[in-house]
Amino acid sequence: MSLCSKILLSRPMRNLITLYGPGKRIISQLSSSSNSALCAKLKVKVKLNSIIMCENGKSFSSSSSSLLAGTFQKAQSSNLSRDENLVVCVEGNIGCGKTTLLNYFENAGGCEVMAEPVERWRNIDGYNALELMYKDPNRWSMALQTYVQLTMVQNHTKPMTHPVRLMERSIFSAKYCFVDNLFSSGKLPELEHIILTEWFDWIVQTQNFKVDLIVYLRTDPKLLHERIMSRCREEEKSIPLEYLQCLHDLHEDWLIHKKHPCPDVLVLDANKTLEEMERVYELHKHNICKKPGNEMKTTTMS
Ligand code: TTP
Ligand code: MG
Repeated sequence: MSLCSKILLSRPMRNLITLYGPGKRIISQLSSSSNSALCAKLKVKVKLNSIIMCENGKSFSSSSSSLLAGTFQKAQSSNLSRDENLVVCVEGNIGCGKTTLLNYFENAGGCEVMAEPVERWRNIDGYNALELMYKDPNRWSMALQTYVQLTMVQNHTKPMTHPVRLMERSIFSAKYCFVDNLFSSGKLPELEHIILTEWFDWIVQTQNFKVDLIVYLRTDPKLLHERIMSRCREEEKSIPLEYLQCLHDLHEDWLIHKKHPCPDVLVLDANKTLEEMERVYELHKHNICKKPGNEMKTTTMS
């Protein structure tokens, strides 16, 4: 529903009709001629309470009409409007338990769970970009982070299937924590950082990703180091504690000190055993799966 819920229709130049989605992203450009059926569709869409601007609604070609009709039917067939949906991103350092939280709520049912595309980073047409980055960060950070950014955009823009989506990480932590850390630690050259930042800024400005709440699993880097060493994800065996400390500080800068834009944050102490965490999830089920009120900016729970 994400593409269809806010459609701006305008005619910026000559006989071209430009269809915009959220964030004024151009969905399609069509040439115009007369077609009243399309206008009828537009009226239906207005009744659905979506935003439609039609500067030249009386003139469309019939081929344009069938394309648009499909789009509008898709919008009509869903009961979910973009603003009624809830998107929750689960954030926190490597190994803090993001996937475990997602699995818990997936099994509990009722919400859509979107795991991080880490398997794609480990196999890009046979190349393991994650492994390459850990082995030679100066050479491969740019490649990995470009691909991470792409896969994050793909996840953010997937149409929602349930009223609540729980998503592991986001394009924001990939940039504010990983990309910026690679740069400040001298592994990503300045030019590559500038290029990744320009891409990121452009994507965020034009795509208007919806994130309502961040659940921050706050964990001591020393504990994480032990967990990572014992879970034995092959590529991560050589991660030093200092790397986790830097990533921790950047998560804190973003989610606690608000150095970058962020929505409401629910901070959970994740220095706990699996069983204890399950109790915490159960306790906060309603905070995580329900739209937070305006008053909730940063809430820290033990
Ligand atoms: P995480 O995104 O932290 O996921 P995880 O599965 O390790 O965490 P959890 O146990 O909480 O579920 O990291 C996945 C791997 O990808 C990790 O080795 C760090 C790496 N990574 C990057 O190198 N760059 C990035 O931008 C991101 C998001 C991850
Ligand atoms: Mg995970």
